Amino acid sequence: MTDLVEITRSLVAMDIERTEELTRAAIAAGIPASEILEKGLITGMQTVGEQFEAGEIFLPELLMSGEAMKAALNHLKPLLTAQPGGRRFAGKAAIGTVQGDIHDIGKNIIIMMLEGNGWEVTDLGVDVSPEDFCTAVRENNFQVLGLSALLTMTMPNQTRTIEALKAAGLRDRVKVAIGGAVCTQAFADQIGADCYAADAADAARKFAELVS
Ligand code: B12
Repeated sequence: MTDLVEITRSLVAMDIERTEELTRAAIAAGIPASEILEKGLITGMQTVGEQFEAGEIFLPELLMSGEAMKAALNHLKPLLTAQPGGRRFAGKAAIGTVQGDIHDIGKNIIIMMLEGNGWEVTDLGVDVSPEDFCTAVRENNFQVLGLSALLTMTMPNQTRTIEALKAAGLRDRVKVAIGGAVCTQAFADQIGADCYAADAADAARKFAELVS
């Protein structure tokens, strides 16, 4: 039986191969993908973040753990995006990480979870400028636009993106959702976002509410 604590440990130890191997074993053992993700991998990333903050590890280590997480996610993706009971269309969304920010693991998980809930999601990538968000909204009929920010320094670019949508006359065309470790509901209210979600399950629920 695969121990999810072992997955957490291998991620913290930056062991890409072992993290992948243990993730595959956990899937084979029938552990739900969401549990492997939350209890194994995300717990590991939190620990890595704390170690980085405490000055115990540095950027290269952060990068390696990020790669281990991404490798494991490749195995979970088919399970997270699978739609039990057949395909049902929930809506169209686009998600990007705001300008100046290259963190994309959380964004990618949100996309997988939404796809698993019937959303057609366009991945706008990382370091997306307010102008590029506007172009994407102008050229498509997305119902929800997601803005991810992981740095205190890049949160103002969530605000700028909403301001740019207003200035371009596009704000009424799309609901805006924000997220990322540094964001809060209070910040979402302050900048006039339509929704804040703390994690992927929360996002799936709240995106559905936005279009209901
Ligand atoms: C991995 C990582 C990196 C990797 C990123 C790899 C990648 N491809 O993403 C690398 C090494 C590149 C990196 C770089 C940096 N990082 Co970094 N990083 C992290 C770390 C350890 C984990 C982030 C992560 O993937 N978490 C796991 C995912 C699943 O969680 P999540 O991203 O929060 O996403 C979830 C929710 O927030 C939400 N969500 C996320 N996005 C969205 C969007 C929407 C629309 C919604 C609804 C929800 C939602 O749902 C997700 C799923 O549950 C965090 C620590 C932490 N605790 O967050 C630091 C952290 C974010 N990094 C930090 C820093 C300082 C940096 C650097 C500035 C370091 C440096 N000196 O250069 C650079 C900045 C680079 C840049 N310009 O962006 C700080 C930020 C501090 C702050 N408050 O500003 C943190 C918090 C570490 C710390 N404790 O000091 N980092």
